[in-house]
Amino acid sequence: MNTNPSPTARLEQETVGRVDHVDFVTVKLPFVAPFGTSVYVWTHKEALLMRLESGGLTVWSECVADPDPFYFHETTKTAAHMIRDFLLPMIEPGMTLGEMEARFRHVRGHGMAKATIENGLLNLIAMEKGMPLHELLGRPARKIPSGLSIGLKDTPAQLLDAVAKAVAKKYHRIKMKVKKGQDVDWVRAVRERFPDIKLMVDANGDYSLADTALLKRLDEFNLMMIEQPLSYSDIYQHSLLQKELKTAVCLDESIHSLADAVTAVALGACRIINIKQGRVGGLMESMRIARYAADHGLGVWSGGMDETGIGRAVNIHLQTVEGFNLPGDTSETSIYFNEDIVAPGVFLDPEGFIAIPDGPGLGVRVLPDRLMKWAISMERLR
Ligand code: OSB
Ligand code: MG
Repeated sequence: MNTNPSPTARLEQETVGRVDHVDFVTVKLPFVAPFGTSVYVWTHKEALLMRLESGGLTVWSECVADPDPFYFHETTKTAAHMIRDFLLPMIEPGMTLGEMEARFRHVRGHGMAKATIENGLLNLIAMEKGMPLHELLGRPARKIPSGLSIGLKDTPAQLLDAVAKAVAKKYHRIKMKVKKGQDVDWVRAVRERFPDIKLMVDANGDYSLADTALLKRLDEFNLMMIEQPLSYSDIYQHSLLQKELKTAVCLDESIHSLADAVTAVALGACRIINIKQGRVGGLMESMRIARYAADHGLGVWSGGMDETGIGRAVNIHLQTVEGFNLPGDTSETSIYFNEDIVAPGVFLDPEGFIAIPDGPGLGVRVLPDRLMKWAISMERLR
């Protein structure tokens, strides 16, 4: 058991500076190809971006919510509403990040909105100190393993083609989406062609306990895990399912906080947790969950929300943190966008690793012409 002080103790003492201007910019970037889950098919990434200006420094943060509630209940518009009308007014210059978190707890839920502000302020503090974000989080740079999430395809041939490309690129693990009626046979097709790859599936909550016999059939394919097989809001039934499966269950949608992770561990609901920093309310809560879960023997990885290069950079820095012990859903920029709004993009090295962008803060810069090209709305808050 890890007895060192909490990894966030120092961050909680950092103070919030005076913010001169706050702007929202909503962008809508076309995906290279549609991305399908058991719930919905996305053709674009629409993201609410927040720009903070303080003492001559400018930083950006990305709200990971979609414009729709088909992965998570928050949307770009609910997040903008929460940030504008409730969260920003709670912040006073000179307060600590710990005090800010305590006030934010009075707003029930809305972790993606909270994370947008927290990400921006941490980025600002890192910029003021002239250090990369991972250093502010207390971690040295390291090469980040890659992982790819392949959406539902129309034919097994298309799926095999996507897997073959990922294998050639040396992705460290490959996830395929499944849904009822598009599962066992599709997994078998991939396994037969690629017997040795690290493979996992993600159901985005499409099954129920009545499907236990079917889900047990996935045990023969040596999968790393099955992500969120049951309802987005359930933890208990996953504990019943995990007892029936050899394959590790991974929770994504169900985990919104450290308290949820504690519940999942206590019940034995999963052996692995997918942490999306936005879904759990920010980087500090992500660090607490990663530490707790890893200390309790769970696998931990960083999920993704098909973010623009802003949110992708945040996920890359986060994965330096103690406890992140499995490859996440962090892929090359070219998987998602022809024209991202930041530079540099994310690339894999010949061994499939991702380098942390150099420089203070996130280490990526927003390209003004790209931002203008893909912006669909703007609002000055302050
Ligand atoms: O369930 O992990 C998920 C993307 C959008 C919403 C939910 C999920 C995903 C992914 C892809 O699986 C993650 C990524 O590549 O960023
Ligand atoms: Mg998932």
